Amino acid sequence: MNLLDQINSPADLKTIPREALPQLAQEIREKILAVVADKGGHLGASLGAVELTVALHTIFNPPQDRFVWDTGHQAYPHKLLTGRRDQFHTIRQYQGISGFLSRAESPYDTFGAGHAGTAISAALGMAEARDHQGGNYQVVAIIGDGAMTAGMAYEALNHAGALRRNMIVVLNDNEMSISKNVGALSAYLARIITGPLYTKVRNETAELLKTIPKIGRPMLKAARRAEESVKGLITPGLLFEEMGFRYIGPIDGHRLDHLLTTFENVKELEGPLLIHLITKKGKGYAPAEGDPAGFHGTAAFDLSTGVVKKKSSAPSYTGIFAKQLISLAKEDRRIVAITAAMPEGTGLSKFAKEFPDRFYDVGIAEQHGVTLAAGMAADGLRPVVAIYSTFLQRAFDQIVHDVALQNLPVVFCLDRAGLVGEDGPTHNGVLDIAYLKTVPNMILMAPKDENELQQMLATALKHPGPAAIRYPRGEAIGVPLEEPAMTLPIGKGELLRGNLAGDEIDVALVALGNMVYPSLEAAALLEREGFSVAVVNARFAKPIDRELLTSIAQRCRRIVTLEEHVLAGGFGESVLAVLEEEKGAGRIGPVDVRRIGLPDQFIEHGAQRILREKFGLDAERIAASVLDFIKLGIGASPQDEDRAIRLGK
Ligand SMILES: Cc1ncc(C[n+]2csc(CCOP(=O)(O)OP(=O)(O)O)c2C)c(N)n1
Repeated sequence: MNLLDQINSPADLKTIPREALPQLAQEIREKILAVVADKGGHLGASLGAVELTVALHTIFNPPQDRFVWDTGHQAYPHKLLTGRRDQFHTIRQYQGISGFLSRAESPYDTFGAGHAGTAISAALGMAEARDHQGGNYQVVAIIGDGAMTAGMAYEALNHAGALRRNMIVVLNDNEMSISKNVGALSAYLARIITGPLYTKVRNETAELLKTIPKIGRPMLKAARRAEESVKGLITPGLLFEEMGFRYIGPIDGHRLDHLLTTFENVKELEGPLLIHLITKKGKGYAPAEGDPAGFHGTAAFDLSTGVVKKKSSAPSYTGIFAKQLISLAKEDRRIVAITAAMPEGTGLSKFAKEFPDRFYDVGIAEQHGVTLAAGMAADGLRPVVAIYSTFLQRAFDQIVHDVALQNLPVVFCLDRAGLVGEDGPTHNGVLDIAYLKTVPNMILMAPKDENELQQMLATALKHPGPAAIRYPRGEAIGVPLEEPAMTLPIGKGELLRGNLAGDEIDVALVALGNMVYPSLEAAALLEREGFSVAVVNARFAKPIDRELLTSIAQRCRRIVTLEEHVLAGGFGESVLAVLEEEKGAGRIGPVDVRRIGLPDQFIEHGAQRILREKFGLDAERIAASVLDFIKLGIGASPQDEDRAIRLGK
């Protein structure tokens, strides 16, 4: 009899005999494996969190008791136990369930996540809200050792230790972030686990805890004192104790019997608690246990062999970035590379192999990574900070205050800029132009293809101030790569199609980054319809190529801007502003502008192709939109801002 099929909510778990729970855990693993092998997704963390999830849902009473999962990529077992079993096969697919946590999706997802390090802060906030409002429930944050490298996690521990609210932090320690975890805390946790007293302490702790609820308060106090003094001597977890947490562990996070007993007992304890679980990433699936970084997030794979099914032959932007950085670093010893826990994702693992002493993985510490780079740049190095567009959001003040204000030559490489696909709204990199273009001294580029990415990296590393390059997730175009890559003139775009010396042009498409090729395709479609179309590769979102725009506007009364970024604060707005200024200065006449980009909303998960079609960013829809714009004509209503923004008369 399949147990998982009988569980429609955590309440059903309570009816299952405890001896049968390991079978349930096995069924959860099989389900996750079947779906992820078929569709891809985050595998290793979820496999490692099966027992702890079953135990939490068995002992506590969600959604009244709040579970706050950090990052949320390990929450597949949680989803399976909280009424989403039948939709589970749709995970990360367009209009399917999310691959992370979402308050909109389920009352059991008490706090949305996708970025790491937020759970303890959010849980503390919930504990405060509970106590302010006289609530009576538990708040449990579940956080990985990787996420514990995030500064926010310490800020929260520090505060929680002072507030002394009842809350539980479950530290799910598998010694892995995506790659091997880094830093002094990681080493500290490893010492706890490998210390000679680990087994003894673990057993003693479990035994001690078993007795706690059954004795009276005075005895409990004495027992705690004893527990603490013993632990003070032989101590695992002293660090957490010093921060005001009661430390419990380390406990084998795959032993359901230990987990159930521990969770049952700690329910009665007061104050902030930290339960340290030792788990194995990828537990129960040999290929994932053997390659935890590869199976952290994976494409579809063959379940029997663990071999990923569809490996792309085209180069990725990530791969080209890494290759070019290595070749530039061979020539310039000042170049160093920084990642915030994403050596594989950013391609820097290759750089690390080549230059181990010039590579820095700072952990999930984007803010620190940026200021570390600023310090390095202040004293003569040329740091390249490779952080996904979405994660760099965290380091805005460091970019402003530590890098740009001092005009330090730090190069920011923003991989996954634009729509990222299946990871969805937490991971879309669609705000970076807005947050970077406002920063004085910053220059911002976006390549149309991988060769231009090489050129931009070379350009950025020659630039005496801060520079950023945004490039998309996934396959590049497949163009030939020049060797060595030439540098580009700062703030200059290129006219790719159309003749500014000839007759008036019907419309000019001014495209940024990965919108250039679709714009060229759209132009070809429009020319087939008899329109003359110019296409500009803007290259720079900042500074804007004023000269090129002016000469275009002198030949062409319709300009369409294109960007894979929100329109608010985006590239198109900068173009509009320049045109407005040029018009005001009398250098150009009336020009109508349509901006194509993303609307002012969070964009859901789904394949990049589907989302680009949905938001009109593929060649056919661009062509249709431009056609509509041309038909709308210069006399369009000034109120009709969504369709066309009229500039002057
Ligand atoms: C701010 C931020 N930076 C980077 C990431 C990418 N990321 C997702 S999971 C992860 C590792 C998390 O490790 P851990 O918390 O130990 O969980 P595990 O996967 O090992 O269970 C990283 C670096 C992120 N989600 N958020």
